[in-house]
Amino acid sequence: MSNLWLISEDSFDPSHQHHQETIFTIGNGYLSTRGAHEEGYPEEHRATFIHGVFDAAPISVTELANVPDWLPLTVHLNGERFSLTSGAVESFQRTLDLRTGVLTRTVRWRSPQGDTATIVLERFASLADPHTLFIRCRVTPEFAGAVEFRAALNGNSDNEGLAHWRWLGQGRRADVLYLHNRTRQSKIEIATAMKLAAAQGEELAREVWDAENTPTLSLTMRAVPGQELIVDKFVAAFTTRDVASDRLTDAAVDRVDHVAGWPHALSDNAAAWDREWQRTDVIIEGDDEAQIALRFNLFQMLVAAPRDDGRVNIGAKTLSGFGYRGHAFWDTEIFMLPLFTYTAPHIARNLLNYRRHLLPAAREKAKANGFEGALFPWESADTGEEVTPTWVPHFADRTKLVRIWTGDIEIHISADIAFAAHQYWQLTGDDPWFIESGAELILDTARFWASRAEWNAARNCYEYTDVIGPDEYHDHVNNNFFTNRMAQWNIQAALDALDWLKANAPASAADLIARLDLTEARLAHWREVLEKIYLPVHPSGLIEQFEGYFQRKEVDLAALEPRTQSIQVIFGIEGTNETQVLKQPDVLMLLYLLRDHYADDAVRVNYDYYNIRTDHTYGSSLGPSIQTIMACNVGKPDEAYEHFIRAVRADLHDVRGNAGDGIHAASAAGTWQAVVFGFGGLRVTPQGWSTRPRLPKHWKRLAFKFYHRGKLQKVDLRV
Ligand code: IFM
Repeated sequence: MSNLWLISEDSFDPSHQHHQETIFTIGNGYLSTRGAHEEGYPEEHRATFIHGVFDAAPISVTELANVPDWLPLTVHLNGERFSLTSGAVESFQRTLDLRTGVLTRTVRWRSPQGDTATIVLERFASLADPHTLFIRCRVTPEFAGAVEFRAALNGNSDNEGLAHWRWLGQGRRADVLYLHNRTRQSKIEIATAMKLAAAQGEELAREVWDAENTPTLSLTMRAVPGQELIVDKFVAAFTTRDVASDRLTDAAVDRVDHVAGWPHALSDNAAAWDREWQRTDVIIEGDDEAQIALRFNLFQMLVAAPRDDGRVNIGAKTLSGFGYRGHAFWDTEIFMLPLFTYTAPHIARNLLNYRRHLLPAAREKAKANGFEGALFPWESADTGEEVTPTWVPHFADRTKLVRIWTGDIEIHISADIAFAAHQYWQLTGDDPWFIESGAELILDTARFWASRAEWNAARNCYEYTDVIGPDEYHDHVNNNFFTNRMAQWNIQAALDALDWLKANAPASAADLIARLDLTEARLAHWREVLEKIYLPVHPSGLIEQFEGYFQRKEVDLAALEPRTQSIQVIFGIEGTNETQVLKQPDVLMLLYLLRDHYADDAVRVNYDYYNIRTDHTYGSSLGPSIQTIMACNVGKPDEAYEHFIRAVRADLHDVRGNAGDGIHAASAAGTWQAVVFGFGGLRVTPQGWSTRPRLPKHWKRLAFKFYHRGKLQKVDLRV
C-alpha cells in the first residue's frame, strides 16, 4: 500500500518550478519557506515569509517582505558545482513527508567531468522551536578527492524585484555567522544566524567569507568512494516583532549555538507534528487520492497557522507565495476558521484576536465612509487599514488598468467576522473570551450595519445598495441577498449577545453600552432595521442573488465545454457582469452559513438554480468545497464528489494555473469542511452534536476529531 503521508515528484522541470515551490512549502506557524532548491535556479520564486513582517509596496500598499534567505547550500564535487541543469541527473526524487514536515531530495548526479555522487538534502522548519531551521546534506561520492559545502545567509532577497531589506551589519561569533537587516519603511529588523557542522567525514578545510549581505561558510571534506559525508546547516531567525533590537543578534546567535544537533531537533519536531496530527488528521479509507490530498491541505493550513501570535492573520495564499501579498480576506473567517475552531481552538482564538486588536482601524474605515461602528477592510495586513489595491493591471492586457472595487464596497466581511466570532464562542463555550473580545466584535459590526442601512420609503424597507457580494463577477449591485441576510444575522446576534452579557457579565455589558453608545433608542433602531431589511424570497423558495439578477443574460455553461479559461476571461469583465454566470455561488454560501434557518426544499430549489450557473472550475476556488456540502444536503452524492475532487486538487493539480502564487488557503481549509460537514454531516446545535453520513460510494471509512466545549470528540463512520 502506498504511503498516504507523502507528496512526491520524480523530476525537475524548470518550467513548473513555481507550482512545485508552492507544493513543497514547509513551515511552522511562524514562517514558511517555498520549496525552491538550496542551490538556486534562474526564474525561481524562492521565498521565506514570516507572519507580520510587512513592508510598504507600490499598488498593494503593503506586502509580506520576503525575508533574508536561509536556504543557500551548494555542493561542489572536486570543484564542480552541483546543479540539476548541468552534468547528468541520473535519478531524482523529492518527497514531502506530511507527517513531520521534512522535505527530502535525493539526486544521483554526474558532474560534467564525470564525478558521480548521491546527494540527499533534507530540510525542516522546526515546529518544536519555530525560530530554528535545519538542512542536512548527505553526499556519497563514487570518486576520490574532495567535496566542498558552501552555506550562506543571503540578505539580497526581494519580492519579485522589489528589495525590502537594508543591510545593517553582519559578523561572526565563534563558529556562528550572523546577518542583520531592516525593512525599508516598516523598520522591522531581522537577525539570522547559522553554523555548519560536519556530522560525518573528514574535514579538510574551513573558511569564512565575509561577503557583504551574504556571509558564507565553506567546509571541505575528503571524498572516499562509498563513504557518506554528512553536513548540517543550522539557522535561527528572530525579528523585532519577537525581541528588542538590542538583543536581536544575540537571540539568533544563542539559539543556533544551543541547537542540540540534528537528531534531537528532528525528533522534537516529529513529536510536535505528531501532537498536531493527533487532533487534526482525517482518515479516509477507500480513496487514496482524497486521503493524501486532504492531508496535504491540512498540512498547508497547519504550517500557516499562528500559534503564538494574536496580531497576525493567515493570508489568502498562506505564507507560501507572493499572491495577494500576504493580505487576509473573509477567507479566514468563513473558510479557515471552522477548521481551527473545531480542531485547534487556541489558533482560532489567535486569529479572532487579530480582528479584535484591529477594531480601531475598522472604526476608522466606517467613519471615513460616513458610518458608525466597525467596517473591516476587504484586504487586511498589519495595521487593519484597507489595503486592497485600487487599480491593478488587466489580466488580458497588462498595459491597461482595472479598477478594483472590493475594497470600497465588498462589505459583507464585517458580518463574516462577527459570524466566526459567534461560531467560536458557541462551539468552545469560551465565555471569558466572548466577554472580553467577541461581544465587542459582534456589537460594533452591528452598529455599522444599522448605520449603513438605507431607508426606502416606497418599499417600506431597509436596503444595502451599491455593494459586491461574494460572487465578484457582479459588482455595484443592490440588495445582494448574502449581504442583506448576513447584516440581519449580525444585528440579531448583537442584540442576543447584549442580553446574554446583561445576564452573565453585567459589568462588561455596562461598559460596552457606555463605550459603544448602545442607548435604548439605538437598539430600537437596530430592531427596526432587522425587521425591515429587504430580503425577498420567491414563493418557491428561490432567492434572487441581487436585485435584477434574474434579468441578466442566461449562458449555457455546458455548451462552452471543454474550456480552459474562466468565464471572465472569455466574456470580459463587463460582459460577464451582464450574464447570470457566477464566480462563486453567493446564495448557496448564505444557505450554508444559515442552514438551520432554511427548509430543505428551499435549499434544493436554490441548489438546482445556481449550481448550473456557477463557473466551478475556473471561477473562485472558494466555491467548490461549499458546493460539496450543499450537494450533500440535497442528496446528490455524485455531484458532491465532483465538487470535492475539484476543491481538493486545486493546488496539487494546479487547476487554475496560478498555484505558483501560493496555496489557495480557503479552498484547502474548505475541504476539511466539505468532508466533515458535507460527507460526515456533522451538525452542532446547543443541544449537542450529531452526524448524518453521506459518504461517497467508494469510501469505506471517514474518521475525524473535533473539540466541543473543551472536550475532544471522536467520529468514526464506517460503511
Ligand atoms: O476572498 C476571495 C474572494 O472571495 C474571491 N477572490 C479571491 C479572494 C481571495 O481568496
